[in-house]
Amino acid sequence: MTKIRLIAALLVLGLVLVVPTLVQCQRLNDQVLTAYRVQVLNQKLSKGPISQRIIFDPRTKTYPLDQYWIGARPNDTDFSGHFRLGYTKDSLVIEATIVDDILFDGRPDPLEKYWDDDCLEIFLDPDASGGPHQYSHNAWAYHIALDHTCVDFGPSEKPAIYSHAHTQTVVSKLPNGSSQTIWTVKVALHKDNYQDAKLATDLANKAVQPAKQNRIGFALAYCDNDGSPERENFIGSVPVPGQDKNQGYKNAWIFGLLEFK
Ligand SMILES: [Ca+2]
Ligand SMILES: [Ca+2]
Ligand SMILES: [Ca+2]
Ligand SMILES: [Ca+2]
Repeated sequence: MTKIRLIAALLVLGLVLVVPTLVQCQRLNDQVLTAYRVQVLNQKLSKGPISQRIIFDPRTKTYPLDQYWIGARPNDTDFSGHFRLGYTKDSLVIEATIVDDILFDGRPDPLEKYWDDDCLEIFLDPDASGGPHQYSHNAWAYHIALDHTCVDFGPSEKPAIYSHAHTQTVVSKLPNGSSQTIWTVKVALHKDNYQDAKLATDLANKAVQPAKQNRIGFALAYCDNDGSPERENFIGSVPVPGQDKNQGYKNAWIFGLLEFK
């Protein structure tokens, strides 16, 4: 091989090795959602359920859950969902309206295959850095179960419960046999230097205030199972390119962007 051919071959090899890395280092969803401030209406209710304390302005924009990450498009009886966003001084607030014909929690142990029970999944990347996060706190994939337990993988590579200092949830079911539930979740924005072994009061574990953030990485999804061994549908808020759309639990590049106003 001549010297020129050798250099050309090395250049092609270099491109093959470098291009996939470059592609993975781009944010894939540049749609920006905007959150509006939510008023805490009555301080006397500060110990009550958050659904009573936080009332959204009815004019607040809603966003659809309409990206089919796992499973074909469900019919409107099986699943439909939308959500709106707001924030208080210390937390992001999500109000998701979900229609699901059968509410299913087949595994009472909150750490056992929780993604295969009905759950709302909140993807958060408070510094909007993107990047891998399955076994780190670079970003979060909070799975909120019907019993309000919030679980994600941590650096221990085992699932852990984060309900206490990270999320407060109320799941309200409408009366008269309606299949609609309202999930109101108040979620703190914890930084990537969060340490599981330290107390919630430790400085590293202090959440950042939404008003001090410009943009955060954000997506929302619902895992719908109506009694099968595994979840039947996984419906997200952002498009995910490629064949494997189940990326959110490990790849913060697929999150959208949420801007506070
Ligand atoms: Ca369903
Ligand atoms: Ca469960
Ligand atoms: Ca991050
Ligand atoms: Ca279900």
